[in-house]
Amino acid sequence: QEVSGHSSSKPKKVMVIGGDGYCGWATALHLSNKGYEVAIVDNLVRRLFDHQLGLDSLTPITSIQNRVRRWKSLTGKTIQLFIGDICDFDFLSEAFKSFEPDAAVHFGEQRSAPYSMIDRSRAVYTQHNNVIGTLNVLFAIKEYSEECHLVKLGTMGEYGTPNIDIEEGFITITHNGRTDTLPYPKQASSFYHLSKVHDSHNIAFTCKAWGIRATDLNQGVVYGVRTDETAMHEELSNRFDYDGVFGTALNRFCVQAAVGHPLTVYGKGGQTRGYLDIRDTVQCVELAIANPAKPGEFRVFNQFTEQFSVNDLAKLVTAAGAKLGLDVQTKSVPNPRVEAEEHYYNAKHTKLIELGLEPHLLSDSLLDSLLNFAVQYKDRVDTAQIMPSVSWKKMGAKPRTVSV
Ligand code: NAD
Ligand code: USQ
Repeated sequence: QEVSGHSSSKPKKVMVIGGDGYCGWATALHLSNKGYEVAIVDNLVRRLFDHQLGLDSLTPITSIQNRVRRWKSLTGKTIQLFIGDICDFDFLSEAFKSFEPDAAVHFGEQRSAPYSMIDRSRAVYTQHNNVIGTLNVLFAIKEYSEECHLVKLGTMGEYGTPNIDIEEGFITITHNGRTDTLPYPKQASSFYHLSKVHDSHNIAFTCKAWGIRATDLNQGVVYGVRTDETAMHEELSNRFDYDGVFGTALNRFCVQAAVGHPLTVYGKGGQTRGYLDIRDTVQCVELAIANPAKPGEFRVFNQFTEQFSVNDLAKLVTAAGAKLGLDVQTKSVPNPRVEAEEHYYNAKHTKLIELGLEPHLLSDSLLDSLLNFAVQYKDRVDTAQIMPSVSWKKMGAKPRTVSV
């Protein structure tokens, strides 16, 4: 594959930070399959959150060591493992010096908005983990791998829901007769989403100040579970979150439909977001790596393929469920979040398409297979985890413990 970017040679070694997680595991396998040399960096903290909150993935997932061993036995390909915390700069430095990545894909953050809104300590943890982790990655690139291209997972939620079209990272504004192209205004609506805004600013600054090359992928909500590689063996299975803290909208609705739980539309259900299939997450990251940013360039791509409101998703899942003989009901749940429930939403997403993204749009057949997947594992569902338990307004400084 030809690189149309600006680097002198094709990137070969990719460090996948957060490679034990939902997006990271699928991406690590995909890149390994495509011939990249891959190293996973992860401190497995996500598995710890599950234990602490009493949650579990719908799909059983084996240890990262077993996952990587299974991949090697099936394909002959090695994925290196660096188990540690990227907030620990000594650890991260050793990983960079030993692996010498051409690209670092950074998925390694606390990524749940509700988790960040549980209490003060989780809010502080989220911003510390995410902002300091990313700062450390920037310092590691500057110190040890100046040419390394940072591919950072941001989020569409950085932009919020403005009453004008959302551009890809930047907007040209004429003010008092003068014109400039400026970062698109950010209006995030959780301490988690805000951590991504802070990351974007730090990354943009270091591109300017140090000449770092970076791509900020403002990803929408991901759905789906199988990718070509994770479907190869049950020990390669990806995680699938359906609980009220880590589960995301469409994945949650499929599991709810499978177990006969009413679909949990929060408030009026007009909340509209960009969505994409996990098979497109891995494709987008591969495209960003194969077409690197120039030294000093801070690129922003909006990474989603279609927009849906929560009500749209509920209707689609209800119709798909009916075809499988499931009687799917919807229940409006008082919205635990503070967000607009009826709003304008029109976000640009052309840059990844221009690089060659061929989207897997949400089709009846994909919904059928996701629903069938959820039905297959429905005995593992803990229905007590389905309703939302975190309130944006009620959070406070007092530590919230999990009651049994
Ligand atoms: P995930 O929780 O499944 O995976 C994140 C991984 O990062 C976990 O394995 C965790 O152990 C690791 N991690 C966290 N902090 C770390 C640290 N300090 N050091 C080392 N490892 C650490 O999350 P995901 O759904 O795969 O999301 C990955 C990235 O994509 C996140 O940055 C998230 O914000 C972004 N994103 C996700 C979605 C989505 O719908 N899942 C949508 C948009 C953006
Ligand atoms: N929602 C419901 N019912 C549910 C779950 C969610 O109505 O049962 C609503 C939420 O209120 C929200 C929308 O659906 O308006 C999306 O919520 P979500 O939980 O699916 O997604 P979100 O909290 O935004 O976070 C997820 C990922 C996060 C990523 C983000 C992309 O967890 O890591 O950054 O999607 S985006 O939404 O584009 O910012």
